[in-house]
Amino acid sequence: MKRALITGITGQDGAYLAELLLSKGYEVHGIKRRSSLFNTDRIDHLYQDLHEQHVRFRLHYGDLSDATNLIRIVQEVQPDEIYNLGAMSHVKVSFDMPEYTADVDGVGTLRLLEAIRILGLSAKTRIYQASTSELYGLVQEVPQRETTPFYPRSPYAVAKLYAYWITVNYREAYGLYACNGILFNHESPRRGETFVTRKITRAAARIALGLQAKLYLGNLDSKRDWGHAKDYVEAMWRMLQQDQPRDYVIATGVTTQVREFVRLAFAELGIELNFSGEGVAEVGHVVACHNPDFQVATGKIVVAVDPAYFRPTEVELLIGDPTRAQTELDWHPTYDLPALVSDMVQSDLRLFQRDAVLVEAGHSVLNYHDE
Ligand code: NDP
Ligand code: GDR
Repeated sequence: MKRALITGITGQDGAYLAELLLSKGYEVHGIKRRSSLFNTDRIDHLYQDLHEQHVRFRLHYGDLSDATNLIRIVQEVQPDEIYNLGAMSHVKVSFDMPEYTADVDGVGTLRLLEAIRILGLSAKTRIYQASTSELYGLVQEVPQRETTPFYPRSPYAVAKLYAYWITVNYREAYGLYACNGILFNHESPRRGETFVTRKITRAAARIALGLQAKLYLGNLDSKRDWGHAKDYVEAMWRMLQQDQPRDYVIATGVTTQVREFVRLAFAELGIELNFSGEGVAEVGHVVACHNPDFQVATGKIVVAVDPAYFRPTEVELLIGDPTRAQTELDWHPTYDLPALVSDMVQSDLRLFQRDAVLVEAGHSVLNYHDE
């Protein structure tokens, strides 16, 4: 039985990857951070009673900022494969916490590589590093592929640049089986609530149900190559099953503006939107509501721009070329953008239908923090 260790197991990708590896018969170990509240929502369904025999899913307390803790966990687990998914992963927040982001996203990767080396596991343990399309930043070439020069545009991307190169260096210097997956944006119903797609799908559902009046967003012009996280964790696993380690771009090859994602999300609920105005004065208003279940007035402004969500430096255009992954890993995405949007919107609609029932019965529901 193969043994895997996943950092960031409580995140979107960690949860899908843990499911995938368990379905393949792996013993799965994950690192979770201590928190004052439960932080394992995304993986609670995988929990196995530790008192039972043959438990294949275990969590360890740890943090990428803590080298001794990482060494102890790697020593205990003796993993065949490590997936380093843990990170302060929010680009905008990285401008507020640049030093922490460098420590966890950059040096954290080094700590894990060093743990493998110090413990003499270089020949046994394969490692996947969660690299990112944010490395491409300011457009140098379109579409972006493995050979496209990097030009990071945020503290997050600069930290991930260090992690990318230290992974390459350990592969070359110590013969480690180490791969960078340069993944373009991937989303799902489990996506963190403050990333733009999930913020949109949650708001669309809540506006349709009368639970929220308006959605405030930042830059509506930027373009992203959005895929489904379920497809992308399959690529991570495939990267670690090859004869030779290599770095791969994982993307759909299709790019879409944020504005268009908004339109598609509302359309999934039968609400037709139009955008007018420019810059911070741009708004999205309802042209028609075709769904008799929802009462959203024609002409109502449901989307507005708030410059608070703009970034000091923006990544305007990402579109990936996944040819290498297609040919060498036989990896092909199964979700296109409409299928992704539908999955996310329908899931959020089910989620907030419960809130709508409570409101109708006179109860109050959570007000969400500014996202
Ligand atoms: P999430 O933000 O959903 O999950 C991040 C995970 O990292 C969480 O489990 C989080 O724990 C954990 N984490 C945060 N800080 C630390 C720390 N100091 N020590 C240990 N763990 C920590 O991210 P995704 O699942 O979306 O992404 C997974 C990885 O892939 C990240 O490294 C991200 O940067 C990268 N990536 C993501 C892409 C995407 O589009 N999703 C694209 C390309 C790369 P907690 O739950 O406690 O916060
Ligand atoms: P990104 O994802 O920065 O690409 O990083 P995010 O969803 O945060 O932003 C995508 C684009 O949407 C614009 N935008 C907004 N973004 C957020 N979060 N909130 C808003 O209100 C909003 N309005 C417009 C952004 O400016 C940006 O252009 C994600 C993360 O998962 C990283 O960890 C990962 O490495 C990259 O994807 C690939």
